[in-house]
Amino acid sequence: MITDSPRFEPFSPDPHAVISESGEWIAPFDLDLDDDTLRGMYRNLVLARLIDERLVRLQRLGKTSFVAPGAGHEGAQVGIAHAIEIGRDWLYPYYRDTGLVAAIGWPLEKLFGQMLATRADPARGRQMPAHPGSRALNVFTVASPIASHVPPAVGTALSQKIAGKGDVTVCTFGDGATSEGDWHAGVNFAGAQGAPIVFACENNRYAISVDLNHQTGSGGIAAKAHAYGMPGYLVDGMDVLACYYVMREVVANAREGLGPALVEMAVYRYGPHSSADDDSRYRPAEEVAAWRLRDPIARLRRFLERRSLWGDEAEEGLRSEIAGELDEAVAAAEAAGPQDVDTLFEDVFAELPAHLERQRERYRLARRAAGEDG
Ligand SMILES: Cc1ncc(C[n+]2csc(CCOP(=O)(O)OP(=O)(O)O)c2C)c(N)n1
Repeated sequence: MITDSPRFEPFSPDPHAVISESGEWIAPFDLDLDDDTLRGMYRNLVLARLIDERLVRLQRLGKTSFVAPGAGHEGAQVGIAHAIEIGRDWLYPYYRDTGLVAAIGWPLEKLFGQMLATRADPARGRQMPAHPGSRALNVFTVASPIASHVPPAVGTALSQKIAGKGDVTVCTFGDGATSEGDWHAGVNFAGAQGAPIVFACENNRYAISVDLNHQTGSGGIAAKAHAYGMPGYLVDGMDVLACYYVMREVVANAREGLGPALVEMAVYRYGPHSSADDDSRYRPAEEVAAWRLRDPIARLRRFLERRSLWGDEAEEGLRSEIAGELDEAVAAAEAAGPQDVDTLFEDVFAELPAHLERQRERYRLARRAAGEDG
């Protein structure tokens, strides 16, 4: 059992890694994942990267207004996705987690429908792009105010504790989020109550233009766990298997009643903060280039190749298969058509108040006058 033999020390000064940059297994324990699982993780890494590239293109084409690129975060996101029980545990992601929701199997048509705000969007176009949510998969809809999802995530974990079924919550966020009052209130409460929650920080060293040294005087994010009475782990976020194994251990601990944990995953975002940002104004190109050399996809590929589980042909096949899936999903999301403005009046009131009823009527008349269905 995992908790009987913990594999990772909390508060280690160096990040935990299980495969080296050149793809060798370097952990002091044996790999216990089968070949299909390893290839499945690799697929999810590539899927996340290709979705990211597609979204940037869609934004450039004017089809979506906002993209928060996730390239460079895939190792952390896919590691988390494989460590939870999908549909049983609860996930509170943040806006950069597109790769995470894709990896847990959120249908791509919905994903692009959300990004394009078409009728394929289960949230009916009411959210900003990059704000997914899924009732079926227990994914709390992404909230724009930084760290505002942390206290509700702890509330979910407390309800899981009370229900006593061993379900767990995972809440993700960036390094900047750890400076917010909501973050401290939530993490403190989780520590005080022993809530079954894992706080996973995708530390890309920047909160838009604010670098980590100006973000916190703390020696890293994991160190903050000390104050709240929980273990804090520093993980190499460019090593998907390290992220997976650390998450698996702390999720298992939370499931068994050992309380919360904080996991800091050292990642990097290759692109700008968002489609509205110019990162060249606050960070040197050499720094970006150096992190790109540590790419999580290339690293897992080297690991698979050493085991003869991957090669050029498989790579080509995978990339064209995913490209086809993305073409189809985007086409289906677009074909669903734009959201009907009428939805503005739905789902809030059981009975529409008179002033909104009047507005809806005026809107319908205007549509009829314009020759549209009203
Ligand atoms: C409460 C609040 N303050 C400010 C913002 C504006 N804002 C959006 S993203 C962001 C940076 C967050 O950085 P971090 O938490 O490190 O995540 P990253 O985007 O780097 O992944 C800020 C300040 C916001 N959305 N909410």
